[in-house]
Amino acid sequence: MSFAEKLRLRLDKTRKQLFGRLNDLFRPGATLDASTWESLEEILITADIGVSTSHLILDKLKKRIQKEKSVQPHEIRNLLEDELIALLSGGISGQLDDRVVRNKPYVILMVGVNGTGKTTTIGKLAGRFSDQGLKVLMVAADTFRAAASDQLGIWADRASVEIVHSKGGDPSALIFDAMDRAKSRVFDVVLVDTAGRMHTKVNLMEELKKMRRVIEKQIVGAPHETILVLDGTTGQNAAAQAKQFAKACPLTGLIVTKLDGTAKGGVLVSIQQDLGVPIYYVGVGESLDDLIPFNAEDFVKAVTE
Ligand SMILES: Nc1nc2c(ncn2[C@@H]2O[C@H](COP(=O)(O)OP(=O)(O)OP(=O)(O)O)[C@@H](O)[C@H]2O)c(=O)[nH]1
Ligand SMILES: [Mg+2]
Repeated sequence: MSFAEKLRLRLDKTRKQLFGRLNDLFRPGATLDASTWESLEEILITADIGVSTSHLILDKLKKRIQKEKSVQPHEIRNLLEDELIALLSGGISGQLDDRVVRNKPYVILMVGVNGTGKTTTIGKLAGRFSDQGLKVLMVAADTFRAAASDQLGIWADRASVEIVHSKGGDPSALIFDAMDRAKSRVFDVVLVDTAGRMHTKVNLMEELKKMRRVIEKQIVGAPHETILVLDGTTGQNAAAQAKQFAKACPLTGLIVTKLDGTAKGGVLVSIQQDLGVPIYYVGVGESLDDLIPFNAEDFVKAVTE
C-alpha cells in the first residue's frame, strides 16, 4: 500500500464526516449563493481549521472567483483544495529523512504536552532511520516516570537500536552523558525523548531550555531539530500548545499523531498558518510503520476527495 493509500484509509472518518459534506455542497448544478459560503465556513471551522484561518481561506476563494464570469460548483471545490495545499506547504524545506544525513550525529529533541505520542513516535522514527542503515541512539530523558524509560526500551528492542537511560535524576545530566556517547561511538542520529509538559508551566519550559543548552554545548549545531509532537485529536488546543512551545524554544518541525482516530485533520492547516514550520510526519496508528511522511497534496486529497 502506498503512503497516499494508507493515509486515505486511516483518515476515512474525517473524510466521511466532515469533508464528505463538500460533495453535497458542490454537487453538479448546485446553486451558489450566500448560504453556500456559510455552509463552507461551518465545514472548515468544524474541521478544526480555526476561525481566522477559515475566514482567510473564504476571502481568498471569493477573490479568486470574482474575476470569473460564471463559476461551476466543482471549480470552487478545486480552488479550495489548491488553497489548502498551498497553506499546508508553507514552511516545507525538505523532509526530515533528507536532513538527518547532513550532520553526524544528527540530534533530534522531541517535545510536547503529556500523552501526545512522543515516545511512540521516537520508536517509529528509530525503526525508520535504522531501516535506512543509520546508526540510531535513543535517549530516555523522560526521567520523571520509571515506566517511561521502560516504554522507550521496548521500542528500542523493536527497532533494534541502542538506548541510554538512567533511574530517575536530572534529565540534563543524562543528556550530557548521552551526547558524549553519541560523539565517541559515532552515531548517525540521536533521538531524545522528553517528559510531557504542559505548555503553560513556566518551570517545565525552563527545564526544556536547559536540556537544549546542554546539547548545544556538547555538539556544535545541535540540537539540529526540535520537533513538537501534537495530538491531532485535541484540535484547536494543539494549535495553542504549538504557539507556547514555539515561544520557549525554536521549533524546526512538527509531527501530528493520532490522525487515525477522531482527529479532524484541519488543525494542521491552522498550525501551519500560525507557525510556518514544516510538518514532517503524521502518525496514523500505534505500530512501528504507522508514521507517514507528510505530503500536503496527499493529505488534502485524503480528507477532501
Ligand atoms: N491511534 C494512535 N495512537 C497513538 C499514535 N501515536 C501514539 N499513540 C498512542 O498514544 C498514547 C500515548 O503515546 P506516548 O507515545 O506514550 O505519548 P508521550 O507523548 O510519550 O506521553 P508522555 O511521555 O506521558 O508525555 C499511547 O497509547 C500510544 O500508543 C497514533 O498515531 N495513533
Ligand atoms: Mg513519553
